[in-house]
Amino acid sequence: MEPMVRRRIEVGSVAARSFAAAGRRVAAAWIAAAAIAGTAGPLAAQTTTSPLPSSIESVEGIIVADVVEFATLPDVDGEAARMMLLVDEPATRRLFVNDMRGRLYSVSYDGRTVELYLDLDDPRWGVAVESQGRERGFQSFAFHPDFGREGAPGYGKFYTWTDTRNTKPKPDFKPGGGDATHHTVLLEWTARNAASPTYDGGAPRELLRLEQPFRNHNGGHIAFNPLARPGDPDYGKLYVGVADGGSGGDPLRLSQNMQSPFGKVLRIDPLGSNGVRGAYGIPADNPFVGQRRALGEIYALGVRNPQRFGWDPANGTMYLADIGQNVVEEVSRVTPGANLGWNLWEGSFRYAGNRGVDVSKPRSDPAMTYPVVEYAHGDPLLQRRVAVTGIVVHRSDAVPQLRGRVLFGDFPSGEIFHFDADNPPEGGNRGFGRVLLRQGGAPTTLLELIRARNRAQGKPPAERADLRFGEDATGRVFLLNKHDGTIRMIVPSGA
Ligand SMILES: [Ca+2]
Ligand SMILES: [Ca+2]
Repeated sequence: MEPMVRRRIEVGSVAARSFAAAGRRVAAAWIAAAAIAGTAGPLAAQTTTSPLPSSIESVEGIIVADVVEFATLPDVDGEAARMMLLVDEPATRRLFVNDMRGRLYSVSYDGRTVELYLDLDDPRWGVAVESQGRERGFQSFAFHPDFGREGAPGYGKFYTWTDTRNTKPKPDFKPGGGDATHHTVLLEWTARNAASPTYDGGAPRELLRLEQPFRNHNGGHIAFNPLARPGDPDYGKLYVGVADGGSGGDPLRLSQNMQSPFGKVLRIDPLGSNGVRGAYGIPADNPFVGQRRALGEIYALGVRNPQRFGWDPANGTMYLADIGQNVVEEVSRVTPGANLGWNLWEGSFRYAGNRGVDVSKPRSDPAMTYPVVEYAHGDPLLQRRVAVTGIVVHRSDAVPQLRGRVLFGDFPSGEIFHFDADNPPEGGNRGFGRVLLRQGGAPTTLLELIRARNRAQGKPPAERADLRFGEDATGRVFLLNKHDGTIRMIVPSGA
């Protein structure tokens, strides 16, 4: 127990020290901005909804990336595919993309063939995907790294993380309050033949079931660390993002509650059996294993809505994009046992509820891990609805101008950003620049490309992009959205 507590403090100290070294001027500016924003009284002088002293740099540091239309997913009931995730399954040489309404498609490496692989919402599976509203649905999926290795324990196995209308089974975890709106389930599917063009296995096995207290903020991203090799401790361990349950402000205070899976990144062994109901395993090297009053499944805590995370192939650093409350969006590093701060902190600042954030002592708790980059909801570059997504760390030669850059974005507006993977910033919004896209014409935003495509489709132009990133094993970068059914791929200039 002791060593872990010490390790967590060390992690926070590194962030705090670097910040002190690199950011004193920025911190002073934050405080000055807070003083300007403040109205009256000692509390108001510290509290603001615009804590960053400047806007995102919109002109300097732009990288222009060429894009092509790579593949098209079909509409469902006249509505464009609600794409959330694209992953590569290298053993069977296919990409997979989901539609939040329950469909999982395979896409050939050349983008020419798109096939429905599995419909989670088919009545024969009994999954009953809950996909109403913007935030509920088939959230994420992951292929076991053994998926294509015949004879290996994970052969043919993949996992889906979805909201469900079927609330008859008893949940493994309840939030201890809220409205019991629906459940979120982690399922294991086993294909008989991994190379089969459509799913040829039976009904899924249920690993984990959560009762949701509120309709928003549900499952996050699930993924295996693609850098782990057979024999590594991280091989075959599934990272499971779980949002804070919803409403606003984490009213049940779940993200800092070590007995609750909500507001966490979990790490489990889907083929193990020492977890809840024996349906999955808790890896012995998880950071809180053996601690009383803490779930051994927890890998990191203090997250709000961890829809996306990813790893840097050059050094193994894990980054997570966490969607903010009313004020700040962030990308943070994730280390074992890290506390990313929510709902005590929003970005670098103390969370102050409806009043915004308190900027008086930014990044001052050494037990916390603070963002590498953050941006404010009121930034003029973005639309009114603001939410961060990520994460692609481009270390291949697939797109030379993006080599060594960490890509993240703001999904409603479709803005794409980059920062230096070898010298990541230590908070604030000055350490990153924009990526603009060129699809034939002048460099522009993803949203404008979607709107042009919508016009060609005879549809009203979308008002938001709902950007998500994807990548394959060779480093090709893909851009998803929810409004034109089109998967775009970033290509080298002149390709
Ligand atoms: Ca929820
Ligand atoms: Ca945070």
